[in-house]
Amino acid sequence: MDVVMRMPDVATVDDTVKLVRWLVEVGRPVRRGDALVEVETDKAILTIESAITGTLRATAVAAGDEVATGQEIATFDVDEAIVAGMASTAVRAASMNDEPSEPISGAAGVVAGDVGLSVAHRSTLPGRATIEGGRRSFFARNREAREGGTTTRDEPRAVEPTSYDPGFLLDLYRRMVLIREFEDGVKFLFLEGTMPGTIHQCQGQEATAVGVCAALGAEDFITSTFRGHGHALARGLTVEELLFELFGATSGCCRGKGGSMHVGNMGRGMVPGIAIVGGGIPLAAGMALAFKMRKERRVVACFFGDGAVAEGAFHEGVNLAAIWDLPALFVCENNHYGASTRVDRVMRNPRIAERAATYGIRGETVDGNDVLAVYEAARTAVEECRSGRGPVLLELLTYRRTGHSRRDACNYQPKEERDEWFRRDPIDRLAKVLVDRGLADQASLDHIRAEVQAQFQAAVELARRQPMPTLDDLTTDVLA
Ligand SMILES: Cc1ncc(C[n+]2csc(CCOP(=O)(O)OP(=O)(O)O)c2C)c(N)n1
Ligand SMILES: [Mg+2]
Repeated sequence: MDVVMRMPDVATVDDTVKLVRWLVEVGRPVRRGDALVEVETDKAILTIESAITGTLRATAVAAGDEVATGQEIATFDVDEAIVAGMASTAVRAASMNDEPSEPISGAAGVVAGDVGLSVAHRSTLPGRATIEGGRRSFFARNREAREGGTTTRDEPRAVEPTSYDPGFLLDLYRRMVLIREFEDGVKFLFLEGTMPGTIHQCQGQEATAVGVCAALGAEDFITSTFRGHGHALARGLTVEELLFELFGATSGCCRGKGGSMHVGNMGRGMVPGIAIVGGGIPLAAGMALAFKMRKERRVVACFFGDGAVAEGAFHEGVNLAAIWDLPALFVCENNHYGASTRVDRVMRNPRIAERAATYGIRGETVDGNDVLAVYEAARTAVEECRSGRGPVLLELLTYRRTGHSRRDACNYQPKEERDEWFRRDPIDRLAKVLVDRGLADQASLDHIRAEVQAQFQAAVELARRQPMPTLDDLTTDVLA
């Protein structure tokens, strides 16, 4: 018999989604729980599973269509016995619902019960005009009140590359190439199935990690996120200790217990990465408080993404650091996406550095794909933090060239946007500066890349032979 499936409530603000593509062809059998269709919400691209076991007879909406919660999306040919089983599940689902649901009648009613949990989001939200009016006046008031205190800078820093030691510039270049080669190499190791777990990579964002870490001293610390490979290499962890960790070996920087999302080495000034979005921010404030109370002239640079700015942890950590003038450098790597969601869909004011004003600290927006601009901004901010004039919020504008994680094909980044950012690739840009100013020739830059590739390949060979943890290692080096 025919059974209709309707769009489940995937908790969007306006109760509509865009259909991206069907994952099953009409005429094919489907089991309940199979991936059926991909949709784009105002937050993410989601895969919706089939609620029904049967044969997909027809689809009622096509790729690109807007679909409302509860709208019919497909019809299935379902065995009578299976329909009876589904009804009992739906009755249970409906009885958990606080809202009155439609009476269940026949197969279509079964499906209506499945979507009965929908909540009227729209009516509970204030109107758009109200929010916008409030936002403008708030920022205007705030700027007037600060008068020369907290500032944001948008003008580029004029740095003459020839004023640097060429060795320093080549070191920045080598480190960025190392991160790129490491990430590209690791990607293929994962695709081959050589390495366990998942990965969050940072191709395209090399200049943020390298520029900030170059401004830190050996006594300083960084905190990182789930996307920490670049931070680790920029901070000076070795390719080997990092790669061994990704392989899960006991010789890895966290003895194989951290894996890709938690790399770090306290001995080298890097707290192992924290995968909870925004989780490193209160931690950095606490570390900075400890430095201040112990009268140590150390600084902690805290890396986080644009997505973390909307977390409560950001407000609590930055505010605490602000009221106690703590030596914390808050580094927002604004790569314009939190997973598949573009930043301007989740922020009315996407200029993140402007939030500094609300805490009474200095904020600055910097071209995060210009490693020298990042370095200069970080150097100034580190000096301020070290001399008791911190904290500082740096917003580094950058772009992620790959998907959010290994499973993400990254098809939500528009082509023109990708092309634009690819033209601003941080490694190519530094290479051009070096060549144009006569600080290096292309052959020497190619040589650096070849050396880095050889270094990575040698580390991979070693990684394949590293010791894996035994059962006895399960309870060592862990607190709980
Ligand atoms: C508190 C919390 N919420 C949600 C997640 C799931 N999650 C992991 S990464 C991510 C997006 C983070 O985006 P952003 O902070 O911009 O960092 P990026 O991935 O761009 O480096 C989300 C939502 C999480 N790990 N922690
Ligand atoms: Mg982001």
